[in-house]
Amino acid sequence: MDSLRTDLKLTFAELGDELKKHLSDKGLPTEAIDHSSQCFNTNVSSGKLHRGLAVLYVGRELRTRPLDHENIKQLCILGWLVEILNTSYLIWDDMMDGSTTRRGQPCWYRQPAISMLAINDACQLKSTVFLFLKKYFYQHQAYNSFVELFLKAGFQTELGQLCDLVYCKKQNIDDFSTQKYSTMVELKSSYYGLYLPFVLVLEYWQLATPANTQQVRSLANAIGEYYQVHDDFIDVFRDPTTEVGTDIQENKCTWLINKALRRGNDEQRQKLQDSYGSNDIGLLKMVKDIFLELGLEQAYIEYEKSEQEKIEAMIAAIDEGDGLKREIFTAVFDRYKKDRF
Ligand code: DMA
Ligand code: MG
Ligand code: MG
Ligand code: MG
Repeated sequence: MDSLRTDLKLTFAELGDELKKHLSDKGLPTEAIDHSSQCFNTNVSSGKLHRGLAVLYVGRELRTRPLDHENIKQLCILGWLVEILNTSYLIWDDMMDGSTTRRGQPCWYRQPAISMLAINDACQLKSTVFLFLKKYFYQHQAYNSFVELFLKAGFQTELGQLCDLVYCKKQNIDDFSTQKYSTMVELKSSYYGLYLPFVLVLEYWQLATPANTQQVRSLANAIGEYYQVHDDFIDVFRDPTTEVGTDIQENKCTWLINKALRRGNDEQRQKLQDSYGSNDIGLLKMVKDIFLELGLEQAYIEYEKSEQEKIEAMIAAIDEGDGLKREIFTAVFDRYKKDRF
């Protein structure tokens, strides 16, 4: 899949130029155009591009006829649109989570020259998705489906973020549950991050059916949760010199706290209740110590192993009869598996 990265990167410059041209045709002042370009260039392509690469890779594998240059370009653009959507939600997410760094750099809103302008930047990025959809796909048979999918992906993500933010307001962490966790993760991560890339491709090649999108949905939810659990794990257990997590301080309903509440005895649960969700360094350490005492590092390794087996069994059970290939799920899941620490 990595060779596809070059194709993807080549299209990025064109999108950046197109955005500039659009703003300049609208008569915007140079400083506004420059700011918009800087936001686009700095934030959209700096990640691992899992989602964009998935669109291009799955699009190539599911082709219904030999790929021409136009197909490759269109699949790259669809991939970037998923990355642009992702970027807008990450910018908002960092502000809402009080994060300081992302991808080893200060979060966009933390840059002194940006600050609250980041809110508008993220709004504008999301609107850019629809601008580009119209520009590049207006004539495509799936145009309406693309628009609907991106609109729905945005809304699902917002509902997931709503759950995330409402849960963390709870004073009593006993209100957390793994069921609430799964609902939240399906909405905030799996839909736009996994379901959207696969279904965009099915729509692109006019292959989408209720049956195959349902199969994609189940796999997307399973891989999405696997990924979010990893994200929760590294929020606490990654090397703090690379990135600092905020989940404990922000009282987040994560896989770790759910596991700890299930494993802990009354005393440990009480200590967690008293310390979770605080900015105090001593209390933060107390929570981490209880997580270690409860063997959550080992529990995560076990979770990862059993979940991998479960997902691989789901992939093996995929019905290839209606336009899907097992290989596309294996390859995408492999990328997520390798993305370790
Ligand atoms: C992120 O969940 C979800 C979205 C929709 C951006 P998170 O806050 O755990 O993500 P991260 O750890 O990347 O901030
Ligand atoms: Mg966050
Ligand atoms: Mg968040
Ligand atoms: Mg996180």
